[in-house]
Amino acid sequence: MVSENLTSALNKQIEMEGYASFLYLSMSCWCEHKGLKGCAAFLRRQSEEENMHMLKIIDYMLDVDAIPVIPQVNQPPVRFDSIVSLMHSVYEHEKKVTRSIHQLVDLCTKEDNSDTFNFLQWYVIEQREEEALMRSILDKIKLIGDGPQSLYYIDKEVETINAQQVAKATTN
Ligand code: OFO
Repeated sequence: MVSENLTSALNKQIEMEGYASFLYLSMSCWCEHKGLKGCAAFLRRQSEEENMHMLKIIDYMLDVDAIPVIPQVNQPPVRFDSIVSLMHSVYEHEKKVTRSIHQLVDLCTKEDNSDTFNFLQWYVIEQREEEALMRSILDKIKLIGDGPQSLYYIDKEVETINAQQVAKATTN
């Protein structure tokens, strides 16, 4: 059982995860268009993950007899200044999602809703890992440099990181 307040907060989170999925898909298309295949594959997988995050909340809400609202998703940007600023935006977006998850957790504590609190712990861990992943990509970019001749190496690095993430997901 979830309160009206918590239902609306969970619906906001559905919207946020849905937007993240569309944003990363749009970023993936931009990368593909620029010939950055490694970055495109990484962002496509991230987009699919966000979609899964959204579905997970929908399923939880259905389990507790709340009505999920399937949101109208705002159109994400189509063009990006550079791969470096794009990756920075992903990191910033993940930090925003983390703040939102923590607000949801706080609301559960306030409302003494241990079931939803426990459900959200998966997201708390996921967000910590996502932020760490994005920081590691930004650190790699810092080491490689962000001049035009670095693009090939950045793409290769992100391709390797993506392959590691795929391997990790299949062993889990
Ligand atoms: Fe679901 O927000 Fe990223 O991971």
